Amino acid sequence: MCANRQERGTCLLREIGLNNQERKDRMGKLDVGERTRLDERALFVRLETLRLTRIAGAGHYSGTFSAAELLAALYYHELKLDPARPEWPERDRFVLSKGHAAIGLYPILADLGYFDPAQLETYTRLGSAFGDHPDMRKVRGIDFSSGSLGHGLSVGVGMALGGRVQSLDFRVYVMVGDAELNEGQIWEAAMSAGHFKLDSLVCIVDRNQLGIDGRTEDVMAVEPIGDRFASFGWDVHRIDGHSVDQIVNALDTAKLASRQPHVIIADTVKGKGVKRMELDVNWHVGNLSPEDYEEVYQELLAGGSR
Ligand SMILES: Cc1ncc(C[n+]2csc(CCOP(=O)(O)OP(=O)(O)O)c2C)c(N)n1
Ligand SMILES: [Mg+2]
Repeated sequence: MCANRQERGTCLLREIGLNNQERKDRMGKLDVGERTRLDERALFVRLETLRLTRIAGAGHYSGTFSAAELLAALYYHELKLDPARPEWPERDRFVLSKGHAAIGLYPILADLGYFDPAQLETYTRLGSAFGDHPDMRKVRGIDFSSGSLGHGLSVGVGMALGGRVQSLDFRVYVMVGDAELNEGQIWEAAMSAGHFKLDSLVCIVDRNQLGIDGRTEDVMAVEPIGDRFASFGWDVHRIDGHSVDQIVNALDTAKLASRQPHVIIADTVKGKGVKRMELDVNWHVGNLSPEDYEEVYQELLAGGSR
């Protein structure tokens, strides 16, 4: 595995001479240093979510904790980005369709240099650029304003089609929630992506088992998710969404199937890392007391339930 983004581009070129099996064997293999770095960045996402929630007085803990490894692997390993040029036409696009997890994305963008991390001190304050949901007009590095669930995959389809007609070499990643799959527009987007054979499009489903008010399978069943996407012509991957190895491997192998959009169904735990929040619907939005905050902070530092 190549060390940085530029190097990775060169590596991919070098691998073009290999057959699919050889490429598969070599892809997605993280060395210990990179695995440790990505796990550490996932912890950073969780700790920053705690900190920003304290500033705001409430926040979306559990749906951000489930996505921490996914966000870390995307931003610190996968996406082709240049923080100095947020509008760079050839950058990979990321659409956080489950916009309520923006609290975990802002610290990553600050850490990568899109803006001064000190700006996060204004999180959700009147006039701040950093709301509970991301605004592409106010925050450098946000590719689409989200929060109203159901739209992100359609936007991703449009971006991928735009890249195709302009002959631009970028990929489009869209993260959706599992309960978000209840939105009919998701399936219109899935149908069109399959029809247009959008192989630059990757949909990542944060399959954390819960929506806002219960288990998805009780409220409105979403399984079998893989079969449903496959029926629209998608290339389907299913992984442990807390394993950075499996995430990177899936992101890499998703490049092998051409003329098909890709879905990575990431099995996760809503609230992952904090025992009291795991699979507890009451922590979708919450606020820890100052004493509990300290306890949870220490739990995360100690590795939580990993
Ligand atoms: C169109 C729309 N309807 C309702 C909501 C309110 N809402 C915010 S988060 C959420 C639950 C989302 O569940 P899921 O997609 O599974 O996300 P996660 O579990 O990752 O938080 C709902 C219903 C919304 N933001 N947009
Ligand atoms: Mg969910």
